[in-house]
Amino acid sequence: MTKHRTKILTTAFVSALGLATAVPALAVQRTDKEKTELFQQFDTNKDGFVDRDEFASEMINIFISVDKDADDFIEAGELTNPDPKEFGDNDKNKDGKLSFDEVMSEKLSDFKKVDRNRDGKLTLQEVLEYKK
Ligand SMILES: [Ca+2]
Ligand SMILES: [Ca+2]
Ligand SMILES: [Ca+2]
Ligand SMILES: [Ca+2]
Repeated sequence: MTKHRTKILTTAFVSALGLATAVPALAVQRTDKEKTELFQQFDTNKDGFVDRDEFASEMINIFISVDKDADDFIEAGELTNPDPKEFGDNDKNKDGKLSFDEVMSEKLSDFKKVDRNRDGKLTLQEVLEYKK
């Protein structure tokens, strides 16, 4: 799989989970088949669960791929279609850019919403059943 293709799948999985709030450009509807492929990609040790470590390491990859100028912040200009309101909501310290902590705190709260049985791991079923 090419690096570019991996990036597309990764970003698509985020939106599939309803995790696109900090990165509105990623908000694209996906089919169940695509969600399944993305789930398998996130599940790097192939145990049938996406745990927090796997989730966090993929989020780091996404953050790095979006942060084009590699200054460790995501600016609105690095997003394809930034939503000023959502961007502002996620920019907790109002410095006009999103730090990894700002993005990750949002994503972890979404992780908890998808993790319906609260065991700290996402199953494919939880992902497919999740409705924002
Ligand atoms: Ca796993
Ligand atoms: Ca940046
Ligand atoms: Ca900020
Ligand atoms: Ca779970």
